[in-house]
Amino acid sequence: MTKNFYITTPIYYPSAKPHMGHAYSSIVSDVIARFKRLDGYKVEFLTGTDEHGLKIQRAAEEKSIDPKIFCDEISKTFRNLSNTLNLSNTDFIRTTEDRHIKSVQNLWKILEEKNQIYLSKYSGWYSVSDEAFYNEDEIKEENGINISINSGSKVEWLEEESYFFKLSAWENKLLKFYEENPKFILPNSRRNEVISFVKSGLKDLSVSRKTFSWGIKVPNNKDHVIYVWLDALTNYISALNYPDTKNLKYKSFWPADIHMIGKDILRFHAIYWPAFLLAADLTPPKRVYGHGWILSGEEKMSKSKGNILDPLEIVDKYGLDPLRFYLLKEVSFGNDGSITQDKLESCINSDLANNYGNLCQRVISFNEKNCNLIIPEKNNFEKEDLNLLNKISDNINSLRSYIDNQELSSYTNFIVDRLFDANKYFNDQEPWKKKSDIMRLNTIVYVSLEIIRKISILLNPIIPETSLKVLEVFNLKLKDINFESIINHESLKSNSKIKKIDILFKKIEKND
Ligand code: ME8
Repeated sequence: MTKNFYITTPIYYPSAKPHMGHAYSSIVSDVIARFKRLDGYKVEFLTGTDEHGLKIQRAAEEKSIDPKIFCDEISKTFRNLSNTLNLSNTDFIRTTEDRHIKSVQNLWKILEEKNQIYLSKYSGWYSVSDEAFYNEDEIKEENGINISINSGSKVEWLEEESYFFKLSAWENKLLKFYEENPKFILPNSRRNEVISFVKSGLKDLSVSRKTFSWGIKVPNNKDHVIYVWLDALTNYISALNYPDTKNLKYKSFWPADIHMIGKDILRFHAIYWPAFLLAADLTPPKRVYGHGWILSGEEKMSKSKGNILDPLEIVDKYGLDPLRFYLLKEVSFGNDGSITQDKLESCINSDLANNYGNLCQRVISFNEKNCNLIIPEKNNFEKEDLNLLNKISDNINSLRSYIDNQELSSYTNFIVDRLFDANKYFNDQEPWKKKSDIMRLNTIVYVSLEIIRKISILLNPIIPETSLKVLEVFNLKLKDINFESIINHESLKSNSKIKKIDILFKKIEKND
């Protein structure tokens, strides 16, 4: 039976070009998608752009461009970023596509039929930047401007006719759902935040707007457009051909295994989205993971501070795999983390060049000099050999569980530790002193090559390009590798040829 797995990134606002925060969400999702594929799953991996709403309409107006043309342009930069980041996404959705509009209008009709939506009047605070409504106690005045306490963005007073979703009716059902699905929201700290917000009482949610037009029309009342978050969240099922819930794609992939998001949009995903779905008799996703914030140095990225990190610039300067590796290794997953040039350069030098690069280089050059680029015959494994090899194979299920619980830092640190072990093994075994005991020398080389193979498989989801370069040494391509094979200590065929390898990561000269 095929095992299916569905992971999504947020769909990003094409109001400005992508920055490092967007790249981060997409890269961590890609790591999980690639791991699951390696582990035999059929993976659907969705990303895209969220193109409606006042925020986009205003951004287009500022440039005096039609909003659709404006979105066409910037959405393209997000699509290109997926290529630059080597994302393995299987789909890219835009909320201006027909498949999505049909899906949202259908969901709306079902909510109306089920008596979950009613027409009334909204008066309250709204942030266009967050596209979110805020309660009186969630805003404050700063320098004569009203802002959201949480996001710091400006809020405006809004009074207009609006449709409402009966969110208040879902309070207890949501709490029950969180209790029955303790891992629905991760990490736990964020789950607690959501639960206490819901416990403090939910008000009905305004789900349409009348004073602007850039959105999906409410069926049967063309004066209203559907609230951009009800529109946006539905993308996750539009991409599976909703409303056709009988089609193979929907049946195979819904409910989603993970919606990967940043902590800023947790409330929408962990409260509104399951409420909409439950109200429409659809199953909520299995997991919403709210990761932390990428800071530029120690500060939040912002246009006014001029410290927005551009992923393209970093990739241009340092390469993609170093950036991917850095984000996984140096940001404790779930928490905020920062990028500085200095830390990135140190990470490239120590973990990639000195640890992984050096291991591959020295073992393969030693093989070249002593075994003519042939995988040698091995003798029986000794205790040290098995210690090294078993540390990976004995942990196969912990590694799976790290990924399944999104403990991405544990996964990455495990690999870094194995790289240290492997370098230490090669040093301690001193094969260069074993020329008189060729059987032992051969076994050490065999074990070292095996460990390079295993570690490269573990690294593949994080640094796909470089790890494949290394696996190419053994003539292995992506289609030939799978996660389960890290158990096997004798996967490499003795007497077969291996290839030489170029320097994997250049060390960076630092000024300190
Ligand atoms: O909120 N650090 O889109 P958006 C880490 N369209 N991640 C960051 C980040 C940072 N500094 N800045 C942004 C929206 N992100 C909606 C989503 S989903 C149905 C609709 C990431 O363009 C993070 O994942 O503002 C955050 O949640 C997302 O980008 C917000 O992107």
